[in-house]
Amino acid sequence: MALPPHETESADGPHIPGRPGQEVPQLEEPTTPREPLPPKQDQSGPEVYSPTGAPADADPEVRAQSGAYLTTAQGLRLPDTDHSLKAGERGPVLLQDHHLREKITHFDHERIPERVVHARGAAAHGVFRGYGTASAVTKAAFLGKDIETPVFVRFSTVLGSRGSADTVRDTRGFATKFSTTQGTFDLVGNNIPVFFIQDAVKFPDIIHAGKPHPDREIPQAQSAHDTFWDFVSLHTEATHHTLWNMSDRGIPRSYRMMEGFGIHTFRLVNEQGGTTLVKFHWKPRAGVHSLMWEEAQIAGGVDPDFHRRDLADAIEAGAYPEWELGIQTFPDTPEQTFEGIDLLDPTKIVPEEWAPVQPVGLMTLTANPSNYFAETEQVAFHPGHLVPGIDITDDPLLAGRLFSYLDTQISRLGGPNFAQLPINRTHAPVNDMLRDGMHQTALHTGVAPYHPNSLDGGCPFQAGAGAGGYVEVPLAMNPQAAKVRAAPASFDDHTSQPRRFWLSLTPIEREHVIAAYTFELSKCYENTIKERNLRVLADIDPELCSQVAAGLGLPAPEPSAPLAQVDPSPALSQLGASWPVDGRVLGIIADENSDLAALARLRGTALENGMVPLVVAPHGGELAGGGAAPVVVQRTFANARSVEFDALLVSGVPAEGDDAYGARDVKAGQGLSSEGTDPRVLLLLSEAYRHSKALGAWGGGGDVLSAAGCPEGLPGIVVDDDPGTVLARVTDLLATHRVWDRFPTAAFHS
Ligand code: HDD
Repeated sequence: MALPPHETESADGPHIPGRPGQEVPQLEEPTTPREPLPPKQDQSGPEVYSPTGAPADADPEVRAQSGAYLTTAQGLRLPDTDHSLKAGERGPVLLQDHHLREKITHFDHERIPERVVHARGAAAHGVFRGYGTASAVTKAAFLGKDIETPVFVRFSTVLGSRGSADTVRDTRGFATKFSTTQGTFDLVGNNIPVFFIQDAVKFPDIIHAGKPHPDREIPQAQSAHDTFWDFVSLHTEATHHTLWNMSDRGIPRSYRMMEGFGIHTFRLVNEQGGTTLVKFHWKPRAGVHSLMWEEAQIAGGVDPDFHRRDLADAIEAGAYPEWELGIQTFPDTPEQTFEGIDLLDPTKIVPEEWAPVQPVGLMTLTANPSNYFAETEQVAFHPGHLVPGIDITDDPLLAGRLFSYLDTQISRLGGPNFAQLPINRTHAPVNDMLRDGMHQTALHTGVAPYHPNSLDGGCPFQAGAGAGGYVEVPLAMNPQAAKVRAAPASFDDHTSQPRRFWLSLTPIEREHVIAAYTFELSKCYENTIKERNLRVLADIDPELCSQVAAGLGLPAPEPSAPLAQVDPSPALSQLGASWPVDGRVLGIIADENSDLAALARLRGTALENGMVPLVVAPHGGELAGGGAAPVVVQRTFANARSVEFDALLVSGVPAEGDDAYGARDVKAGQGLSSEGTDPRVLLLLSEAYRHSKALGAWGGGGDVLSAAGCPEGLPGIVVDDDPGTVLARVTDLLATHRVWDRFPTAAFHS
């Protein structure tokens, strides 16, 4: 997919970000009223319908800040919003100033409670197109061939507050709202296919343990503390999820590069009433990629919004993120197991080698929200928002969720009418009898909000399955079942699946896991907690346990039982394949002495390849000189940090005698400065090298790479006279995300 240029380039005017050809708003304060700005190109988002079925867009008056003049909430035009009403210019402020009171009162109440979990998130609009491949197993209309359904997706971290950093080690939420014609379907999943607990009654326990300590409220958005490791070592059903958290999955490179999982087993129903058990998977077209731990920590400081910026920038640049939705299918037998795996246990996966993920549709995210609060903050997901053709199973974790999500919205969104908020409105006609309540905005008509009635002619009528009604699968209950607080014996195995995950990772991925456990446990104060966690690790793998123990300076315990005999599942590793480079960020370090014509050509090729090339220079504005057209600068040595770039190039100077060399006062071979290379450039390059990123240079740029400690000849260092050759080889390296063979062990770049 080709990206449009990132900024408007012009040799003779200021360079203002925006799409080519798009009118850019004036930056000075306007002195005369203007018409509302036209909607941004391809930012219209899905059509939103009010509960009465009328498009919300139909009445622009209800949209705030769209008219020319400032008004009160009552529509009264205001002559002045900069001064309170006073008795004389230096006199006391008058209580009768309604505008002052309304403005401040509203401000005082602008905040709503943040989500108790998943408080920090970023979202986008898009479209889902069904392939029609699922029609044998489900009658869900939105999965039909070429049916397009608007979606709204919110990605999130779990533990942190709304203002916490994006790149912390944590599970990521991946919640999708499908606005289908049959009603809303929410797939409220995570980027990890298993959960910490098997029963929803334990949810407050795991979350209390993961959240900051209740006395000092530290640490923020971290699992590296005593209460978390205390709980997960005592409650070993958390082991599998914790191991995934400690793997590279816990620090994604981008929301665009994460898998998503529905986790629970769902029950699909086809037109004939036949049922199939399934697990939902989202597969990113860009591949599954992660940050290095050091990158995640640096980004937490230099750009706490790293992931939300990445998502928004990619969409803005036209590199639309895409995921295929897939299903693993299992026969709906009375045991509800597959190859011995209990499908009702949310701490277990079914290896993809045993049950392949079958693609059923494609999701493309195409538009950023235009109002964070109205959309990303107020969106309300619920795993019980289902459509005909998709039913639940008796997974005890799912049962508790079906209660919790509705309950939480009532306090978070201030009452029971949150479904009427624009972002939550279904695209199907609504004909409910849910009257009144806080923030009721629907104008229900009719005199008989009850069923049955005669006064409204019996309306609305109930819809059987034939009229599109949602009818639960009439599953037989076990009449012998005793009322107990217990789990089946199949839920007791807490080690074989973590061991399979560990065995499926490549050596580099395993080293990352060891480093992550060592870091996290080293942050615990209590030695008994470290020791108990080592005992848990001993039952997963002795090598893992002994390496972490060595890092902690503690003895490695023996396994408590023989190790589980399991085969690896290669699909669980992130490494080994090549992926499209769309949306990959390429930094090009240059200065006034660079061959600007070559630089411009190289940027053009990178854009054509779908990458986002950013010129990094000693100063902002543009680079000019040597007779070539000026080149716009996107980052400076002062504000660029290596985490932002997937690969870095150093632009060389033209060779002496070359036309582009002109009358420059540069010494060939000294690259970016005749006084020596800026130390911030050396830091950029050496960090990128340590993080196993591809580096390239042409002309004298190779000397700059050498000065940074990464000379030609080392793995993933490309130096050539021709910039085009350098770009082509670096693009190839980028397809595998990093130069994995740069270091013999991952310890250097974890
Ligand atoms: Fe949950 C939010 C995912 C178990 C209770 N959860 C929430 C979000 C995601 C998940 C992605 C954020 C939605 C958004 O962006 O607004 N949760 C999961 C997954 C689970 C899971 C994949 C296990 C498979 N959750 C779970 C349990 C409970 C909750 C067992 C309670 C018994 N979750 C909530 C909640 C939240 C929530 C408190 C907070 C905000 C919200 O619901 O709307 O109700």
